Formats: sequence, C-alpha cells, structure tokens
Amino acid sequence: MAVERTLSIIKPDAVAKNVIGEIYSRFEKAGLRIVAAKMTQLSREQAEGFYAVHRERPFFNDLVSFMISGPVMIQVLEGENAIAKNRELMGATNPRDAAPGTIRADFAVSIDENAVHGSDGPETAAQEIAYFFKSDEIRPRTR
Ligand code: RTP
Ligand code: MG
Repeated sequence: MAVERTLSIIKPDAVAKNVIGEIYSRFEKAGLRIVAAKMTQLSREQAEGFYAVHRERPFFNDLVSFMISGPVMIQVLEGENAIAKNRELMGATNPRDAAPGTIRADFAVSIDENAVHGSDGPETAAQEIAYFFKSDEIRPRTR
C-alpha cells in the first residue's frame, strides 16, 4: 500500500474544547505521522477558497462563518493509506451517523460543528496541502 499525505484540520469547536492532543494521539496510534502543522485563524477569503467546491450549497455561509470563528490547527498527515485512514478515524460528516470511537462521534456535536476536516481523495489532498503549506514547510521523517 502506498505512503500518502492528507490535509487535516482540527476545526474551531475542537480547538475550543482543548482536544488537539487527544486527536493527535489518535493519528499517531493509527500510524499517521504529523509532517507539518500550524495553528491559525482563517480569514473569510481563505475559508471561502478552501471550501470553494461547496460555494453553491445552502450551508456554505454557515460553514465559512464557523470555520473563521476561532483558531484552527492545520496539519499534514503522512502514512500508508493516509487519506482513507484519516477519514476512517474522523467518522461520518454528521456525528449522529459517526461510528463509536471515531473523532466525530467523540468530540463533535452537530453536522455544522464536526471537529475535523480531512481530504477526501488524492487530488483534493494535493490541492489542500498546497493551499496551506509551502513544500519546505513539510518535514517528512529523516531518521
Ligand atoms: P470536511 O470536508 O469538513 O472534511 O467534511 P466532509 O468531507 O465529511 O463533508 P463535506 O461534504 O465535504 O462538507 C463540508 C462540511 O460542510 C458541512 N456540511 N453541512 N448541513 C449540511 O447538510 C451539511 N453538509 C455538509 C459539514 O460541516 C462538513 O464538514
Ligand atoms: Mg469534504
């Protein structure tokens, strides 16, 4: 199985709940390595650009307002099958449908405030990583 990279965001609700470490621990236990990370508060333009694919959807404005409501923690995860593995750890978009033990089941309260983002495929992963990180800000394992 191929080593992949994926973009993960710990959203404002989970940062406010002080569970960054708990979520990082789940990534690490699943064999995913954090190879880049930054805490920031997104501007409206950044959030709109990031979620541009959803621009026409009825929830777009609420989604953008939520994503800029507080700091987020953005990371690149690297590992075997990282994209699907991260989606599995996250659980379903709506925490009500998320399997027990997933990040969204444990930390999210609603479909609007659902704790984490993860890239949904190889192309979006590459685009989303480049959206937030320059290549020299990504530091894969060297020892
Ligand atoms: P994300 O992109 O944040 O990782 O979430 P996802 O792939 O599981 O879900 P996606 O379909 O990409 O939707 C992006 C975010 O928009 C909000 N959403 N609300 N009210 C609704 O029907 C609805 N559908 C989606 C969610 O917060 C979702 O994470
Ligand atoms: Mg998505």
